Amino acid sequence: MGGPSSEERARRFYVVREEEIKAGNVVDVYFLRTMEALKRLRLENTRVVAEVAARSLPRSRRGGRFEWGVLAGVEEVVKLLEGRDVDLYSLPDGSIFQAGLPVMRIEGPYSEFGPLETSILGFICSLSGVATAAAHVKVAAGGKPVVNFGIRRNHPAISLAIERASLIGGLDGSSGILIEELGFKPMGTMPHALIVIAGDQVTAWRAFDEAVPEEVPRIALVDTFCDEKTEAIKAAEALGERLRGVRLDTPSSRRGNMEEIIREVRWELDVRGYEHVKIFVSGGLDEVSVERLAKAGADAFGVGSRICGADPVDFGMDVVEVEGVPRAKRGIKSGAKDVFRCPECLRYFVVRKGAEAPTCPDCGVRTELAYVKFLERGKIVSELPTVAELRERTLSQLRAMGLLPPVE
Ligand code: PCP
Repeated sequence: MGGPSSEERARRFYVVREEEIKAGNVVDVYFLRTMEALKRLRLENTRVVAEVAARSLPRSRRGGRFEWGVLAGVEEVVKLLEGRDVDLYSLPDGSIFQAGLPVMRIEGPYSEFGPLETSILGFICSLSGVATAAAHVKVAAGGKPVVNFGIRRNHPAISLAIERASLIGGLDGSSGILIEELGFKPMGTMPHALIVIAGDQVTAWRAFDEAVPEEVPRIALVDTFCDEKTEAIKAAEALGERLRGVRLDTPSSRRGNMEEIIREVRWELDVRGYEHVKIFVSGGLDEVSVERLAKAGADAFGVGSRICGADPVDFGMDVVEVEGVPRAKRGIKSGAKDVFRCPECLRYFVVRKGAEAPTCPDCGVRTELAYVKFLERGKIVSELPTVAELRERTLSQLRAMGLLPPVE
């Protein structure tokens, strides 16, 4: 785990390569100094149990903090620790969790994983932050489609990781072409540039309709030169049945009362027989505005900064047991723990490791072990689900919690 070599320093975009992350080069220096101190005490290979839990959850735009989060980044931690002499237990990606809940437990010689704390936390703090914001926006949309339009807000090197986390958070799609690797079709409409360069809206919309593959929904951007109502009617008249929707990306300087604009566009389309045309809204949206606009009649949303620029989850990793003896810093409960979950109400129960499965006092049913054992002495021993499976996992919990409408 030495420092970066000269050739590694020769970086075009100052991006850290995957093999450097795997080698442990993304590390806070104090972990390397800790290893030197422990070596002096011949304690570097002390067997420890460490747990990861959130100190708090990110702030909601409604005020206060989120009451629940969505876990993401676990697969990356599994791959980071693969090959090291550790056992890893964790809630799977796509798990709803609360602050203080030990979502992950790592067991083994400290030297095998201690100095990787920076990257372990880096993965789950940042990616769970994105997945959590995505899920809260999805809930605010009342189950209506929400697409990630925000990779332009991130360093390109992490765009795919961010998109994946937003899908784990329950979003319906994302705009970057690389998500094909994850089994998702990239989603998007058209930028203002197309209409500005074409010089008029109808020429641009028709060119788009003639140019793009048939399976791409025809969603016309209707706020470039004139009022949204005027352009929406024009788009419907220009493309008729082929028009799936209109996108309102109204510049903030013109966003008086967006709900009223949406209701007006809806009315004008319907009185002219264009009930089939959906209303897609984007630009500066968050869980508060999405909820309001969904109630006003918007059918789908494109959200960027609120999701891709989401605050990280404040996870911490703490040693809780040393050579089998419970020992932890102040504020952290010592001793290795297991986490069980009630299959009915989804409530978690934290018990001493190896203890009996508790019975849920509310539902009267036996709880189930929520931890999945992903690594045994560094060997992957559990399936790593697809993004689609993880996304469905998040959505089914949100439905069970009554936060999303049941699937029709
Ligand atoms: C971009 C896109 C969405 C914006 C960004 C999403 O808009 O169309 O509206 O990001 P946000 O949630 O962070 O605002 P523009 O760049 O204004 O427009 P264009 O579509 O022309 O690229």
